[in-house]
Amino acid sequence: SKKAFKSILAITIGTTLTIGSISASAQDVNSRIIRFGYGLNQDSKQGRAVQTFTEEVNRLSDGKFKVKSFANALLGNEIQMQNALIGGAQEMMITSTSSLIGIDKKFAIWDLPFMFKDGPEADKVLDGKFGQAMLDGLEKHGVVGLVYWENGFRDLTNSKRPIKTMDDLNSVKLRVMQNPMYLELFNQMGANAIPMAFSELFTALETGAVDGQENPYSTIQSSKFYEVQKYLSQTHHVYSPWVMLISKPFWDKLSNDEKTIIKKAAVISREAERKDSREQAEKSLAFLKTKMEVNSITPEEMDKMKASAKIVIDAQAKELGQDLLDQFFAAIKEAKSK
Ligand code: TK8
Repeated sequence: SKKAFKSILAITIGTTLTIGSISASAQDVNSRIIRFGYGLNQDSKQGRAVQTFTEEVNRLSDGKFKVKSFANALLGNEIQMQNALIGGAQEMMITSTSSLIGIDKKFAIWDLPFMFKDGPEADKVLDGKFGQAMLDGLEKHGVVGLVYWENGFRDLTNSKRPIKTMDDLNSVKLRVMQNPMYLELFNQMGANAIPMAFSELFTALETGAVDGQENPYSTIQSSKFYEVQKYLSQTHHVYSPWVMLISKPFWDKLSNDEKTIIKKAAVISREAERKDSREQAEKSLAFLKTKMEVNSITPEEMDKMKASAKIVIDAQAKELGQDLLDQFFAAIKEAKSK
């Protein structure tokens, strides 16, 4: 019967789990403390996924690994944390690809505008050969790239005027991530782009040091930007990933069993985070519509923005090498065909 089958299944799973945990304790796993820093609030998709990672690491190591997480850039902004990882003063973090370019300029490739149709398409490129080769390239710089999470499609907020056309961007003081590509992209579109760490952004918006910023809906909600921003324009100009990093000096101390635990937990957190991110995007947009004036961009204006973006993409070809760009475009093409 169905019931009998279910109980046999339960016993089988139970036995497997028991064997699993016996062998886990027989593994070469030591007590470790992992300091994990991130930029958003605890109550954000980033915070929730760090929590998932923490629980998985705890479970897989039979409680031997303790992850201590620090939200809100408490351990420093992204660039500071990256350097702490390289120096071995901090074990783990989650960073935007954008601020990683000081360590490996190739990472600018992920933030090229208007590349991806949706998250699942980006997943294929990020989790495929191309994305893995990019992560592998980080190790020689002192950090190990474990997995990509979704930051998501970026949209524009500001307090000056609704941005419906590219002309509306004129002289809007816009905070951008610390990455020349963004600076050029928005200057090209007529704005006055100002690079700044995320940790300084809320205050800058509140005091009017900048008029606007661009981030996914979920971040506009979880970082409460709607309290200091009036207009939201659905530009969806860039799909931006996050990267989970671990300090190379720390990584080198780990046994293979310990590395496996971290890798497994990283993958589980990635799956949970992407699911959460995609569900949250819709919920956040609905929420923001009750707090802000939200507008979309007409296809004609979108085309103008894409023309500006093209100039920036061509400039990046010189910066990153046509070879790398061609590999990237080929990987996207393959993802689209699947
Ligand atoms: C959070 C950042 C943020 C990013 C930015 O630490 O800086 O605007 O989009 O999500 O990684």
